[in-house]
Amino acid sequence: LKRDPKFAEITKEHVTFFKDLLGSDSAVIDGLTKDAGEDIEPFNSDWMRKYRGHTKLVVKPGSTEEVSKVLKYCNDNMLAVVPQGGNTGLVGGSVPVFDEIVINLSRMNNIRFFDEVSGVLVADAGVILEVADNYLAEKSHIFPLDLGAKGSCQIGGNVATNAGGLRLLRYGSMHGNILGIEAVLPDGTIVDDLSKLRKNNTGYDIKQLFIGGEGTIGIITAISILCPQRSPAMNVAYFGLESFEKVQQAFREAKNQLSEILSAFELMDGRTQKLLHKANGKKLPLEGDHPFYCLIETSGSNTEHDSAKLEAFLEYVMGEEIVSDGVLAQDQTQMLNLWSCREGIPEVLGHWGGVYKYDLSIPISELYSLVEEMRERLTSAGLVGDSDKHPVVDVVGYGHMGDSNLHLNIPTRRFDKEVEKAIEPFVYEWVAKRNGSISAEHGLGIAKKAFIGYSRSDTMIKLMKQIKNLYDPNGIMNPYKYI
Ligand code: FAD
Ligand code: 2HG
Ligand code: ZN
Repeated sequence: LKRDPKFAEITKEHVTFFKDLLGSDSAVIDGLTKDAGEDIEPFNSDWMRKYRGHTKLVVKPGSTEEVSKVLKYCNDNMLAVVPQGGNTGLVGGSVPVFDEIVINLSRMNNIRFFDEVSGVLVADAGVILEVADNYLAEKSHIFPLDLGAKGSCQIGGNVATNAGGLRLLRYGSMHGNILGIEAVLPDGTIVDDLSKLRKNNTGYDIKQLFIGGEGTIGIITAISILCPQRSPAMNVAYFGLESFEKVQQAFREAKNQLSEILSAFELMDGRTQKLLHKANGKKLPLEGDHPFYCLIETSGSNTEHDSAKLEAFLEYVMGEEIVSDGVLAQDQTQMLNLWSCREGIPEVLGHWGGVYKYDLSIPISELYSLVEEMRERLTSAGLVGDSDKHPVVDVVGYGHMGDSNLHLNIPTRRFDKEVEKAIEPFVYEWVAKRNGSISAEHGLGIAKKAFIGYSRSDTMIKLMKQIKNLYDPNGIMNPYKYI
């Protein structure tokens, strides 16, 4: 990949323009004159420390008007940009590849509006997901998305990646919950579509292009989103199971018996739980080893009613030997502890050095076969083992069982070309053969750029390029990424 010479290089004059425009010193991190103030490197490096860019300038606009002026100036001067939220994305989309200017949204963090009757929340893109959810909790509502990075990701970033997360099976995707968007196009045009309406069939639904667009056509500055009532009765259970066949049976039974109160059904293989224990000494909730574990959460409006349902469910799955062992959280602390066995996995897998991550939609009956095949493949190539001689620590799988979304993770002692070659494109071919998706919820960014053809036809890719060219004719928005 080469830097595109059509883009201008940053000069002192550009930096001066941004400093004059944005005023406060902390709104511009200037790595050009080394008058940086704040360290610029964290903005150049992604969460996995796999991708590193070379920006010399980070700007943090404080309002939609400022975003508009920044983008217009960049567009007029052919300066390439990368929109950046909490920088927790897992496909290298939020960091520059070369010297693109980082436009960081963290200063745009106001909640603008909330209506307790309709549940509509309007907020700036830079609001941290957990902050939005805590605000809603005080008003007995919940943000319809939850994920392990909630403490640092931003709601604008969540929308830009169309993040799925832990409760999609209950609350649905961003495409369904987002009611409106305010965004800025590269030429500075403010797209004011912050509708609060649930229903609005008046032509093309243009906001959908920004949802999952990964910052390639404009910058989202605010969102309007429908937030459900927070359930007063929540329960969490954690099970050990002997086979993936039993995991599927348990899922069917959960849907059947817990139906409307089921709010999460997550899968973790035994290896992820062992690595959790090995890496941070975490005491696991169940004694003994099981090849699979599931976490079930229920959220309902009536404690007695929910408990009765859950107890009947537990009795049934234990009695039928679908589940070998299980534990039910007795209080809030135990609930968080059980959730940490699932949410803590991505962080722990980075413990050995690097991780190859694959976020895949696969027909549910074959969801785990890929992990087994990949483990066999890398083991027989002599790549997996306990000693430093072996680059691969293990091949593990976990994910959102309720959405048929597998996270195949391959923790390694170092990023290694030989390992990468043994995995790719095999993994994508395997998924394409089953009409799955090579990116279920993380997006394409730079990591999956070369592989879009495994999930999208030439016609679809051509239509995407036409949209890109229409919104961003100069190509300054997040260049070198998937489109
Ligand atoms: P960033 O990482 O900053 O950016 C992501 C992409 O969006 C980039 O392409 C960027 O250019 C673009 N972007 C950011 N903000 C804007 C904006 N305002 N306007 C336009 N474009 C923008 N994802 C899931 O789907 N489900 C999960 O369960 C999940 N769990 C995770 C757990 C952990 C521990 C981590 C580290 C990540 C997880 N993710 C998950 C990945 C997920 O994509 C991000 O956590 C989150 O959605 C990204 O938000 P962010 O603010 O950090 O965006
Ligand atoms: C999760 O579900 C995230 O925990 C991260 O989507 C998955 O790191 C991963 O592969
Ligand atoms: Zn996930």
